[in-house]
Amino acid sequence: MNLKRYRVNNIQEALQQIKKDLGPDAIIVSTRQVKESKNSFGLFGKSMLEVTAARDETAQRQPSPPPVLKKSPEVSPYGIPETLEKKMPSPSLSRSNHEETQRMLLPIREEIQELKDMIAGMQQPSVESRTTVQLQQDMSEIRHMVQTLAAQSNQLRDEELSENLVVLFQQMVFNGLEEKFARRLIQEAKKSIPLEELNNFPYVKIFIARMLMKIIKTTNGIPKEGTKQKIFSLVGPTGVGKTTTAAKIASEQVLKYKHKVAMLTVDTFRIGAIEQLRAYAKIMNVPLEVVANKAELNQTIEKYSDYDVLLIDTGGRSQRDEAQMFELRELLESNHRVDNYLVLSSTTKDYEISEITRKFGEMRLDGVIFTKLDESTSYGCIFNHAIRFKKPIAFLTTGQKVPEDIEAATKERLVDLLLNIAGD
Ligand SMILES: Nc1nc2c(ncn2[C@@H]2O[C@H](COP(=O)(O)OP(=O)(O)OP(=O)(O)O)[C@@H](O)[C@H]2O)c(=O)[nH]1
Ligand SMILES: [Mg+2]
Repeated sequence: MNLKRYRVNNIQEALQQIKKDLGPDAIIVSTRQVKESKNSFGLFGKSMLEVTAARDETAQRQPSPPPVLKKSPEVSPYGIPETLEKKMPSPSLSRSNHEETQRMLLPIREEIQELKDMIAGMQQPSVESRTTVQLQQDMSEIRHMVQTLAAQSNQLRDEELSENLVVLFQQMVFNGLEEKFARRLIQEAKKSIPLEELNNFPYVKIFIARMLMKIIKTTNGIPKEGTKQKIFSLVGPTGVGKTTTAAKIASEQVLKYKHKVAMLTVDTFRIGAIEQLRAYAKIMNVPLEVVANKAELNQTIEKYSDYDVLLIDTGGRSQRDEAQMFELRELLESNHRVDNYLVLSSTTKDYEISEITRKFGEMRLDGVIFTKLDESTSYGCIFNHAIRFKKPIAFLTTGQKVPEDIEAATKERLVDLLLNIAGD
């Protein structure tokens, strides 16, 4: 895999360089505006475009030395491309000892994270949690994606799509957006963008961002409308972060909005589950009730009728376990006072996210929460979900820390995750 990063004045400049350096099969995996660092007068330099391109060279692969990060000189005021070149290590990882493997893998880990545009300002991903096998799998997936994307892009060029649209197609698909959706978007954009603007990259990018913002729905946290009591349940597969997210939401409601909050849990079958929530409830000084069935749930809701927010945590359930799913539906579905939020981890595979949603979707779902954005390297799955299921996104979570690692989902933030609009 050959990866290069360029700092240029405009996309045309980058495309020329990329073609020369990497050939016609290179694809663009990210574009973003960056501010040049202070110049010698102590003023901020102009805004430039940072473009990262990739090309799979599997066919010509040779053993390569450990990766070297070439520090490039300051970018000249004339916008001469700064190239950041990193070579991936050779695939003979199994022969290396563990430490050597870890050392060799570090730049790949960083590259994968960087490549897919980790969210600025977010805490460091938990690098340690990724195993060597996972990383090798990631790399081979990326290789495959780069090859496929190169072929698809050539096909799009044959359909006379402007290069700017092809570049954005590549960026979106590389970031996990389903190819069919990305294709539809750029074809729609082609029809709607005035001819004279098609060569204006920032214009085309913002145009597509706006289209995406129209497609997705967000509630921006707990919906503000109405003054009535809000009752939420968090449902979803095991280990996605339901309990942690419930604690984060509760604590924001208490600390920021000074709301009266009570927590409920129906997680009665996992050892330690209640203790986990009890610990959070104690810190926040909110009541915690354990309920075992529908009758108890309704009684408890009555008991806290003068509270602003009731949060119901549920035990993780496998979407394939029909009995568990039935039980959950029985408990929550008929209760129209309760809004059910499906919690999904952004690290879960796209097809699995769909399977989970279809199964949990047999009960009424009022919205979704995507967790573990800090551990994910591609955010297209969030858009695929929004397009397929049309469910509003309420929150995004970005780490293990309670209460800080949560944010209300906004369209701007979501589109930025996919397209890097905000820049640096
Ligand atoms: N990196 C990261 N970890 C998270 C995030 N949210 C939760 N976790 C971690 O994920 C693990 C599981 O979290 P829980 O809140 O217990 O998940 P759960 O869905 O309640 O799990 P079950 O009740 O067993 O189904 C814990 O180690 C959390 O700290 C997040 O946004 N990012
Ligand atoms: Mg839990």
